Amino acid sequence: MDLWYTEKHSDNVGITMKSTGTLFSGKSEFQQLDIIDTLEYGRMMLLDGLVMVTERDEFVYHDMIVHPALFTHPAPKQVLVIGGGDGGSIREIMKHQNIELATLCEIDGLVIEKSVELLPSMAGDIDGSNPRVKLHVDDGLAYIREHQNEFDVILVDSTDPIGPAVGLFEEDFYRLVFGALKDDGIMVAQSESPFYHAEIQKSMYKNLRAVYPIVEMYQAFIPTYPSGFWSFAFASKKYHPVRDFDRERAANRSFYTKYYNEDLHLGAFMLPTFAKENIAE
Ligand code: AG3
Repeated sequence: MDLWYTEKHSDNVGITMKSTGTLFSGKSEFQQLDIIDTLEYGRMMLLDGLVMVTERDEFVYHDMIVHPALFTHPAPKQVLVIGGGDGGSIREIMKHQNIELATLCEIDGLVIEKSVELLPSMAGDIDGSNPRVKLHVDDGLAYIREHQNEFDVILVDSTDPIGPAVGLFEEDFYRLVFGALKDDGIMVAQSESPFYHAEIQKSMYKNLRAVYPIVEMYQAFIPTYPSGFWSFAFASKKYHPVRDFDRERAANRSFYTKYYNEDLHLGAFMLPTFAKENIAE
């Protein structure tokens, strides 16, 4: 018997992968969670039927949500991740020895629990054993309201703006994040596909610009996400990701990164015309 999983990217297009079976399937208070095995991409986590991570290509997303901000900020020490219950972002943050504490605030405890159990290559730092990692199972909005002026970098590692993540694309939320950052803080949020999600990007970047003096989009190639062409929003109080980038510091990093490097840091901020148009002021 052949088993295939399809995530639809539009009414008429999708990505389909051959699967060897389901490792977990269940419903939490917030969403449907499935972890399945695929032949081409290894284990894959789905939330409400949408691909969140696969073992084979998660390095792209996690390198790119973490390293551009941590190599732009000159001395980041306190980092908060909102969402990111698979642990991939925390794993990359931990490679930076200057980080004193990374806090994970994930709304859905089941995502953390099942990632620790079934996605060990991502979740190794969120099993409670790492003293530089603090875990909170809580709504990101509620958490940052109580933690103002505390973080150097905040990463919004969310799903698409449907279900529990809707509020994470709104101006009120970006204002709260602004307040939770120190005076020279940086926020990065995954910002969907320039190819398929022009409307989402339009409102998201408008909302960000209402709050932050510096807002830039950068791109990454993520094969299992809609169109494979994905993006991140870089919103900052003081540091510009290209003009204030210390190339030497990034080049001399003490750890391996399979996607990120000092050339790509700059290249990722160069956008095709249609993507620029999505976020034009
Ligand atoms: N964040 C998911 C990005 C959205 C993917 N969208 C989709 N497949 N339609 C991933 C979290 C990884 N830590």
